[in-house]
Amino acid sequence: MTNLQEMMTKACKKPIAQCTDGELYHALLALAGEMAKEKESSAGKRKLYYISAEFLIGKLLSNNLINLGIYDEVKELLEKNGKSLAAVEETEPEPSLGNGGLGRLAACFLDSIASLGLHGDGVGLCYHYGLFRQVFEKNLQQEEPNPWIEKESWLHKTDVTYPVLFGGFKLQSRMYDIDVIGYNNRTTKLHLFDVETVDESIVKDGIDFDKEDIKKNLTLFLYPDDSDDKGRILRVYQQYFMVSNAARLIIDETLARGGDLHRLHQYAAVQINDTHPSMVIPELIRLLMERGIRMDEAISIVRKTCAYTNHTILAEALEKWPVHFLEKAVPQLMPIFYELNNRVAETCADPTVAIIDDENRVHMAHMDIHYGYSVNGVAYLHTEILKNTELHNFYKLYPEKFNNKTNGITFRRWLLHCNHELTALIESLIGDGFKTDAEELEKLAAFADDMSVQDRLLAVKDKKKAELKEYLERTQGITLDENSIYDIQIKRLHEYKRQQMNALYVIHKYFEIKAGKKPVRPITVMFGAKAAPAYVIAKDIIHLILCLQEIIAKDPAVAPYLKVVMVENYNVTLAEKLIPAADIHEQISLASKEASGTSNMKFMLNGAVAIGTMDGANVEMHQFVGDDNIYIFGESSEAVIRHYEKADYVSRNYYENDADIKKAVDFIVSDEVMAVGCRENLTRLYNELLNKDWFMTLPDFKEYVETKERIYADYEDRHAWAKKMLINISKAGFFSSDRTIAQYNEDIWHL
Ligand code: 26Q
Repeated sequence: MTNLQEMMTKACKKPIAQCTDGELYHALLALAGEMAKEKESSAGKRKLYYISAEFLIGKLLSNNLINLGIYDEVKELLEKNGKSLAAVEETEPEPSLGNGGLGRLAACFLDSIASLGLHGDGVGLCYHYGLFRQVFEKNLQQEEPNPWIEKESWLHKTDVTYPVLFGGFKLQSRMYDIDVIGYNNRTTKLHLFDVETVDESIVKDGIDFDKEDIKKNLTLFLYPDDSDDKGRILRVYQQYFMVSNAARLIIDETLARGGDLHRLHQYAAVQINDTHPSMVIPELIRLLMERGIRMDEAISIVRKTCAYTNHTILAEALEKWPVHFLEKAVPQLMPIFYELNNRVAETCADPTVAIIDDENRVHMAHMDIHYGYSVNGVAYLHTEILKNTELHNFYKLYPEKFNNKTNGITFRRWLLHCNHELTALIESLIGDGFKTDAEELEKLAAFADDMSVQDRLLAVKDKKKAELKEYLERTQGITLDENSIYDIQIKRLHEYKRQQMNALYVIHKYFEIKAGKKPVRPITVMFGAKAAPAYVIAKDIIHLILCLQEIIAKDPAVAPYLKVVMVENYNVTLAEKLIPAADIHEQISLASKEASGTSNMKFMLNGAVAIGTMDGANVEMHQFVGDDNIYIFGESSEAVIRHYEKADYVSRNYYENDADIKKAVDFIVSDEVMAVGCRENLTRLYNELLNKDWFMTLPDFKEYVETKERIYADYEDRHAWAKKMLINISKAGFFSSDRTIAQYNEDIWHL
């Protein structure tokens, strides 16, 4: 303690009691940085480079203190001086370097790589504003820049810089590092590349900026996951900038370690996180050739170095770049793209596996599969669908390349950091082995019928619900009823995730309550979701939810029983507050569409019970916990895939034949909603549901309603419910990213 006290006082340059929260934050930042230095990175011959356009790392202070093993000590020291670590933490800005699941997964993976002591770093981009900040105005989403870089931050400027050549101009890069501090172990690094010519002043009017001025805009923003065409070429510039720097770093580090580029694959493993870093393949080939290696050999080396992870089966999300984009941005890669394409065409006439299609578009995933040595999906069902449907023709060509790596989450952030109370309860029951071996949570099953344990678990949940209430009240002016059921859906807004189905349920419940059928216990339906700025229907769904929030709050006959809450600017920090407080979580994507989902795992670990479809990792969760501890409904992925094949789904039939559905859908364009909303948006959403409903909300609606009624009723048997919570926690061990990373290493990386 004295040691820590001395270090702190030195870092603060004055007594702790006299420091502001901001000053304490900066002192702790420096302290953690010093301590991280002492934990040298692990060395081994083969090094992993996890390249990703997104690393949604969240705030780092508390997590780093926990992983350094000094959290409790720091907390106590601050308290002794009249300060609160929680207040200090609130001054830390959250880096928003990701859209959602894919970016957060990359962050969890870095934590596990460091904690397992594996030799590997992350490589990405240093976006100055990250993803936009969401604000609500007149029940609509608006976007604002989201600056997060302060003068002193977790970023360390390095001496590493590279010239990056684009068609017609050159930019000089600079590498910034963030230490990734593993649990009780060593650190690795997150390398984020930036360019010094970026000019934040070109951002005008929300998040608008000159898309043509690459020098000034390259690393300003992270692209939202569903973008308009305007500025799409900028994404190509970003991607090439990322991978060109990564490729050089890989080559330089390999040479510095005395490695031989002819055997690069023995020194480096490159994991391509979705297709965003795919150009690392041609870029590595190009750089090897520049260093005197013949093309045949360069291709064969790269093929033994690169592995690809697929995160989606939505065709529209698979990147295909028009040749003319690439010719303009990265002309030096074109001969390689053509050569890679020709080699495939020579051995395989099937146009569905071509790299360049007949519309002159380059299919990034196709290149990854042909020229990488591993292709993995991110949950059992997802990988099966890739093999049997989406990528079937590739699977026939290369069955040995395909493998599954079910996603995972880091328990340090998603239990130890965000839920101290639950962590302490678990520790008091089964010891602290679960902190490094998540499978030990299984030991909790022995307490499933222990009423006193059940009561303690319920008390923890109540405490976290009260904390969330306090937090939302203070930060967003939202008032919650902590005695209500917290039913939470938090994820990017996308039609396939079906927030609109949850909204239709809210409308249905609203009618029931108005008709005198009151729930036994009040229900709070919470949402958190950003919509890509150009994704019109997604924004319309947000609009509807915000309108419902207003209408219901203002209706004295309904408000005591039902509340809708849409939190503003949902991010990692909010997730850390919402997840521990949840009673029920919504995992209701249209079966076959959600590759995995990872919030499902976080909720499970925090003792919430899922209502969900047989999709993504829900399938595995269901297998672990059994029918009694998860509420499954909806059409199967096979049935859904068949509907798409036959094109036989007609939403209007459901609307016309089910009075409940009709009533709920009609409400969207009712006078009541129009009074608080925009006619254009609401009508568009109404028409979409009625005439298209591409993600089949209406067929699952009836069963969804029935299942919701069942889950709410079951909630009332508090001990039986606590048992469900306990079983969920006890079976969550499999979903630790330590397990996922160990499997990547075992099957793919061989570090
Ligand atoms: C592509 C082209 C142009 C602009 C943006 C993009 C883009 C950006 C982000 C496309 C996709 C993303 C993000 C995808 C994503 O987050 N996928 C999620 O990955 C999680 C981790 O594997 C899964 O759990 C989720 O199921 C999956 O939706």
